[in-house]
Amino acid sequence: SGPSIAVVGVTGAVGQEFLSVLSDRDFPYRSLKLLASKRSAGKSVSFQDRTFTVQELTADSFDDVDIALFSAGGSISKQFGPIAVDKGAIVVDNSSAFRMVDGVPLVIPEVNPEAMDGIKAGKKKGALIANPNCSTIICLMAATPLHRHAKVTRMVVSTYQAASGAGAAAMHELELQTREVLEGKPPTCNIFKQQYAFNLFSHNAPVLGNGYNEEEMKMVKETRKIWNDMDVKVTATCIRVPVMRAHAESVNLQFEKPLDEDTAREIMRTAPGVVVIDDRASNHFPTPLEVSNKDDVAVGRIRQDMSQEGNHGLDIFVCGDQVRKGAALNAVQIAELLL
Ligand code: 11C
Repeated sequence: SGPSIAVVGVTGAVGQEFLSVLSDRDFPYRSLKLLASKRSAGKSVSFQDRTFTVQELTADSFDDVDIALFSAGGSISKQFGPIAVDKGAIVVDNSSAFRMVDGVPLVIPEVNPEAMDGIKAGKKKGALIANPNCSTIICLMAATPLHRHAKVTRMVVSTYQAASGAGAAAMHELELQTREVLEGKPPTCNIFKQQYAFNLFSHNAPVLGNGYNEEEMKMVKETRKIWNDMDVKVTATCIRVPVMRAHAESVNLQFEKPLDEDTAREIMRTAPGVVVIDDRASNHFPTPLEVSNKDDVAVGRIRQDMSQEGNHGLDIFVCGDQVRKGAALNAVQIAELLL
């Protein structure tokens, strides 16, 4: 029993994580279709003690599919997402293709589940739901409980983003380069055009006319849509660091109402999907390694921003698994809301 599921892009880093999360959460399903490009078709994938054969993604792939989890890049989503919707599927799309389209809910289940109310009411069969960018999800998991309490008016974010955000090939390149540099060899630069191991650089997304890169603008625009607050001021600097699969973010918040750090810490402690790691005595705060393969986003360094008067500002440091809560877990939680 349960819906019939399709996973699009199953051989990618997020595609593989979809399977782990579906299994870990015992997601009920009637049938499961694993889809990928022609190149990967025919490969065997084991899932819950069964072996599945990867099928080529075509326009006919979505007959009798209830929920399609997409993570195969924006152009595949643009091409096949609408086809799946026409066939009556609900598409949960991990790409940026439809996030800012009016009428497409952009959802973090702990933050704005109400954005899916229209779809849950089932007025039409097929529909698109967008999964936000990983940096936005991880930031808003921590910032939203505080926003609900004291209303964020301005947010300044600096990210430290892992290789996984650029896919499985980038993760492989980081590992390979690390080995090459240690052996005194020139590093192989296929995914990124510069040395990644033992280095960091501005996020690889294209830089726009205003000087921000696309990753930074996603944080600005997606936050406004998710919070349904077109006035919130957001600015971001996104950096790629040589970490395998979890993003870290330094977030400075300005509030309309005063919020002291002890209250903020208590709000975080009870927020779903958030753990507080904030031990000043032993200098123990969130790290990417500590949250890797975990569902929860970790928050620490919770402190009053001394540059703002009257407890109107806080600084926090957030870490979250990019592949899991930043992508696959969030999408599967969206699918759970549809059950
Ligand atoms: C990164 N956030 O960490 C990016 C990757 O819009 O879904 C995902 C891009 C997106 O590099």
